[in-house]
Amino acid sequence: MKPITLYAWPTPNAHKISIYLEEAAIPYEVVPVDITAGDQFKPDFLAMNPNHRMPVIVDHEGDGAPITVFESGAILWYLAEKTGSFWPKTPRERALTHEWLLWQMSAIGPMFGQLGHFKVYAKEQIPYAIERYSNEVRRLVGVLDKRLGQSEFMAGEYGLADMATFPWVRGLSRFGFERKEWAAVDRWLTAIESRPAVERGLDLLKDKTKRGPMTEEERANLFGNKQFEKR
Ligand SMILES: N[C@@H](CCC(=O)N[C@@H](CS)C(=O)NCC(=O)O)C(=O)O
Repeated sequence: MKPITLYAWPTPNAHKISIYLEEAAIPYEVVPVDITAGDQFKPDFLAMNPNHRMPVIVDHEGDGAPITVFESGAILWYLAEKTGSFWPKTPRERALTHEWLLWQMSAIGPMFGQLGHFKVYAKEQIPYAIERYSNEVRRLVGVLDKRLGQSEFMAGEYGLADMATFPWVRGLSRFGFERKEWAAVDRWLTAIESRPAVERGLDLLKDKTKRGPMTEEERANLFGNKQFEKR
């Protein structure tokens, strides 16, 4: 198989894909997209994803011509369907995987993202927003905990839903939560953290992880006027 090109920056949404590629032993090369510097607004990138978000993949084999996919859930789905790796065999199992994968995409990702924004990045601390998204994250982790109390992994066997959800939920302490509060989630995080492929996936562009306060330019690229220019 020709290597997949993964356009990425070291954040939870990209870790989903690097973890999957490592787990499935699919060859890949990484092209950094520095979203703090505005790489996502360059015409070549916008041609792959008009929503200017990474991750994006290019499957150079495709269907004879290259296939580009954006949205992390769609990427996982595409790769699993193409390779058969972590692609459940029966309609019942696939429905379960899709339910929990799309739950991650529509709930965990956006709500953790908003909480991170208002708690960590916003210049102004707005109690209503922090309370609203903290409550929502707490509620969602409770739903996950209940599910993991009934099932070893989210959709039965370890798979796409776990790989998509783990990169967000492992950061609970960053959002002011103590993971021990949820026994089944804690058990599940420990099991996934110990997988060598997951460790490798989390190494994605590790040297580029930024620490410390954001510059005004980085803020404009991620949250300010650069986001809202007409393109
Ligand atoms: N729903 C998208 C979200 C991707 C996303 O939010 N990516 C962020 C970083 S985590 C990004 O590329 N931001 C660039 C921008 O906001 O312009 C997915 O799951 O792929």
